[in-house]
Amino acid sequence: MPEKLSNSDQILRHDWQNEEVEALYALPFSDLMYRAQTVHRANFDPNEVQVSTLLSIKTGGCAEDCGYCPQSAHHESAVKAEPLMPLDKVLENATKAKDSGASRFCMGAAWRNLKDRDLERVAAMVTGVKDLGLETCVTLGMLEEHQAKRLKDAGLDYYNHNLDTSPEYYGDIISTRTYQDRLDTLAHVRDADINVCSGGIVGMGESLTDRSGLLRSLANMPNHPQSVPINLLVQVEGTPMDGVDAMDPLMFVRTIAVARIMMPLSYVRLSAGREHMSDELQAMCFLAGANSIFYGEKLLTTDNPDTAHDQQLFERLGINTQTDTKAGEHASAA
Ligand code: SAM
Ligand code: DTB
Ligand code: SF4
Repeated sequence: MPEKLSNSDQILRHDWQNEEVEALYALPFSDLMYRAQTVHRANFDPNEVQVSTLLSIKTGGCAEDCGYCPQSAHHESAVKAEPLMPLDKVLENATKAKDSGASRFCMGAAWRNLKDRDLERVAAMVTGVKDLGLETCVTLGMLEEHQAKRLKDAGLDYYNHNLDTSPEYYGDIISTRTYQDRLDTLAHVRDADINVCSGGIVGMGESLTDRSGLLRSLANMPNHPQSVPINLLVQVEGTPMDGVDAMDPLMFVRTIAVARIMMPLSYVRLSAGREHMSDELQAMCFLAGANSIFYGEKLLTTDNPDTAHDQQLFERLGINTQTDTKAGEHASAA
């Protein structure tokens, strides 16, 4: 039976102040976990996790200068630029992902923005993946209104576009596009009736106020994103963020718990960074309300835990993987 929630935890709020978010972070750990777990149980099956598999359909050589990213042409990482992947190879990968148990297939491109000349090729990928019986997600950088509509028509269920960090810290990480650019893209996605997947990265040397600012910005959008990926920075050699001080793992768990409380109906995804997390830390993240993961041996260019290990972890924790999320059905509407 779902626990009874306090009034404040039942409401889908869009007016969070930073002090309130910081106060959640400051709760004693057990109290924070109890509150997050209570919200989680009131809204979701606590033993069910949604699994998405990623594929990089266009790798490297990106014009943006995101300080964490190995695919930026501004940094000297080992990632080599490749052209847009052909449709048959995309569908081959999607079929494998489906066979190994993924319910959603997310295609990522190292682009600043989607160009009209690539639109139809990406639309064909979306339709092809959808026809395999998978939910579809793409992340292609900035998107215009007509492009969002075309992708919706092609069968797109989710568009991933992250805010990455707080508006205040953003300028320290990226200089080639603005926070407002990101909010504008998300507005086009929402207006085209595509589910929004938007989250950020922690472990980039940000302050607690910045972590709170990221979650505040996500929750204060006109709708809570249906999916909220919380990435732990994957430090990659050659990127400016390589070598930043590692984050306290319990602070990562707190971030998941605070996201769960603030966005009670959203899927909170334990995203990049699992490769370096213990099983016990991941278990704590599920307890804090994470109910989605990236599954499959690669993220975009970096490693993710192997699928046999993830399956074993699910078994040890009694977690069932969700076979069908019925895109957006659980999504927050207000
Ligand atoms: N180029 C598109 C864009 O940035 O909008 C889509 C792909 S981009 C790689 C998608 C997201 O991956 C970024 O917004 C960032 O949040 C995440 N990401 C990239 N590199 C990462 C890293 N090293 N560690 C954690 N997350 C990372
Ligand atoms: C998201 O929030 N995380 C994913 C997905 N959306 C596209 C990407 C993580 C990338 C990690 C670094 C890499 O593998 O290149
Ligand atoms: Fe390009 Fe996306 Fe990487 Fe930024 S995060 S450099 S936009 S691929």
